[in-house]
Amino acid sequence: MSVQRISTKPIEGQKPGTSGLRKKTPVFMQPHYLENFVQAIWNGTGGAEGKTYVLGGDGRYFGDRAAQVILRMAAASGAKKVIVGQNAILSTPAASHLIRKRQTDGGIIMSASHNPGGPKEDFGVKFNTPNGGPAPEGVTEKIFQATKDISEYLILESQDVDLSTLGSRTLGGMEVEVVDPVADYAELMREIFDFDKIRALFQSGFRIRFDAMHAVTGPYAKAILEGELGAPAGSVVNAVPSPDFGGGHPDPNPIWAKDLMDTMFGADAPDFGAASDGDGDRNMIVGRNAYVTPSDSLAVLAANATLVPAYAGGLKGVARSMPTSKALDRVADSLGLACYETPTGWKFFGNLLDAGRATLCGEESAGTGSDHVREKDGLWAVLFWLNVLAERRESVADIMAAHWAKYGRNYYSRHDYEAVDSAAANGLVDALRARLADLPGQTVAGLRIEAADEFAYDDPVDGSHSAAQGLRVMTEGGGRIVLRLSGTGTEGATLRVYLERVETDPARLQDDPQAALASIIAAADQIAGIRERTGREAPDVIT
Ligand code: G16
Repeated sequence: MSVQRISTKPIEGQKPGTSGLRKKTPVFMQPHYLENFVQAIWNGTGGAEGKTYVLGGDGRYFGDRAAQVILRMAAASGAKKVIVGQNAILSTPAASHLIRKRQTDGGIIMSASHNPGGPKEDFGVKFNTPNGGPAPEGVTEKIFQATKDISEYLILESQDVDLSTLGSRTLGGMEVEVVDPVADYAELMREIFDFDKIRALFQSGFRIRFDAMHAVTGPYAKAILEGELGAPAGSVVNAVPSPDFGGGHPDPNPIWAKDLMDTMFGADAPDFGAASDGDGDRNMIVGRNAYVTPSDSLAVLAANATLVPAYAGGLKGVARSMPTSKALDRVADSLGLACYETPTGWKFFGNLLDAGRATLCGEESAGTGSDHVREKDGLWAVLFWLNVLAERRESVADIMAAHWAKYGRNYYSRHDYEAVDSAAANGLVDALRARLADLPGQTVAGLRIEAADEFAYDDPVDGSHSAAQGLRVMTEGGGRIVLRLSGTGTEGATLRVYLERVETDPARLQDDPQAALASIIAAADQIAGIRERTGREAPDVIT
């Protein structure tokens, strides 16, 4: 086995986005594309020499090939060891846990998360740091710089490593340890939650439907929900990960998990429904006839956290991304907890969790997590809900109604305009940015604008500054419009419009968020000229 030095040139566009480098799979499969980026990870983080990494992914198309390339490159650059999930499978939260538990130098996760997979769909590579979390901006910037300076990469000439059987083997001078992807994660969940209580809930006849969306959570959910907790066989559906996620879009929201929504709103619905995404870090929660928005779910978990053994002593603080609704803030206020507002991207929670300032965090984009790992965690959120339900023995709908009656309801929706012409999307944002200072005092669609700004974040732990993190327009009565361009899309630009309004009068609570938000939606369109500038009459996805 010999180390090959392959000459290469910088490839345009290898700047990691909100969560790693995501591109169409054929782009990643181009000669040198993956190799350049992996070499840049080593070069941008002080080299791979003597280091130990975790490697895994969500099983999407090309992941098995990419794993072999990454292993050969790690060996060629002198890494000491790589811990790999069997068949190169690891959910994102399980990878985060392994990175921490084994005190490694970081890990590489091969996933494009909730984006579809397949020969013509999406692939992605993300580097996580030794704390188990996504690399912060300072690190991704160094990796990006390294992609621009690259002139060669190192790769071992060798056969494929057997990743299908557990145990250790060597590749060149490097150890490759193949581990069960589920075991360590299941053990962690057992430490956090009251499994006996949840088991008793299932024994009482409680029914769950967990839709793994043909993605990585299937084996985890089968082992934990059906295997350990006694949910009836068949409770976990679409449980076998497939390279193209069964041809579907593994994004747990009412649009892409429509089957689950239909079941939960149909006759004889189970008590509880849930779904997770491609790499297992997102979650969707739905009760019988009751969809719970991610923002509301986060607030409910914070309000009920002390029912869970690991959080029984109370939370240190909570955090949410800026576009996430302020339902969490109301709970934090009432519990006297610090509530941090960060830019979009799980990486921004890392410092708060590491510093012990926050225990629980979450995002409107279906991500919820805690300080147990440094990624959001889909199945953990489902177990959290189950633990709460096992204690309260009320329906999801009743829990939501009681929550809104106590804290008020933050109506919330996100409207996505996908694959918009990039110039048009940037033009829209630039034009609105230029008008922000003039907006306060104006009345649009019957709403008086109180403030408008562009969100920037100063990390309270390391003092780093992140500018241009979304445009915000605040209206009277606690209304809010946020606009930003997605950092995870792979085609054109995706414009995200986040809409929120608060109702604190229990007598005026209504069911349909779109109706409750009608004036906010109209104001957003008028203020930003969405229809006119994008040429779209309606959003592609409403969540
Ligand atoms: C990633 C990030 C999240 C972010 C989401 C959407 O999630 O980790 O923090 O909220 O993307 O980001 P954007 O609005 O820029 O598309 P995931 O699940 O895709 O890794």
